[in-house]
Amino acid sequence: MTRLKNAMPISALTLLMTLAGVSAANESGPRWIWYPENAVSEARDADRFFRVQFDLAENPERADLWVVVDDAGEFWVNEEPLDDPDERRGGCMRFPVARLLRAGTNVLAAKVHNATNVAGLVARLTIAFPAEPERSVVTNGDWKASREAAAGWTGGGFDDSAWVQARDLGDAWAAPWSNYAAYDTAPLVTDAERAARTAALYGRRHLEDAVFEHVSLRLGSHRFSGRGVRPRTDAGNGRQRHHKAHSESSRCLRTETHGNLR
Ligand SMILES: [Ca+2]
Repeated sequence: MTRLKNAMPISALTLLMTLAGVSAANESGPRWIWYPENAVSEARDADRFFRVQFDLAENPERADLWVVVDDAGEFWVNEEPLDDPDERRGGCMRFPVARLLRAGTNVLAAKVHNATNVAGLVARLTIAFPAEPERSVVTNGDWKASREAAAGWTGGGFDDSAWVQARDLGDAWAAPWSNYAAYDTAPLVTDAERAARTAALYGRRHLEDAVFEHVSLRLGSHRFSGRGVRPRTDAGNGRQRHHKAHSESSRCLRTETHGNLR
């Protein structure tokens, strides 16, 4: 596959896709967020604080919080600290939190520690009710962020008007986290969100025309091989579509590899 010689680094691909508005097409799913700063230079060995407030119509029947942090985190639901997770899938941790949620106003809070390099938080809280339809609370730019914690910051009575909006760093597939072999988006996104993203990447008609083929990719020190999707490029803008196809194929392949290893 000679065109693989032209494959771009993932970071450049992500930039291309962001410029093309691809990331914005999937705003309903969880987003990687952080305090609005350059974490690499401004948040080395530092803590940042995040919170979101939401209302529930009734007491939940089941509720699972799935979260991934770069590099470490502590979490609270309505001021109650969460203990060790019940389950881990790669870097993704699951906390059962139904007993801590209630009808009315609730607060989910996170203290995230960045050791070095980039930093972020992505989470999905899925809540099932006896009567109401299931709903999710996800990390996104609506969350509030702060460099400092103040008394009561994990609770509903706290005035977070002085906190800033969290910075949206991209969807659950955002680089660089999606480049790590252990990172798995499966617990974080719904099938519908995954399908919407795929459609946004390729366009529905384009995806229907896609060709499945055996591909082998080398990204940095990682090599992936298996069946990938290669959209046709006989329409305009073929060069960019090739780049998107490479990126998506590499992620599909990695997901398949994980499935085999789990
Ligand atoms: Ca980090």
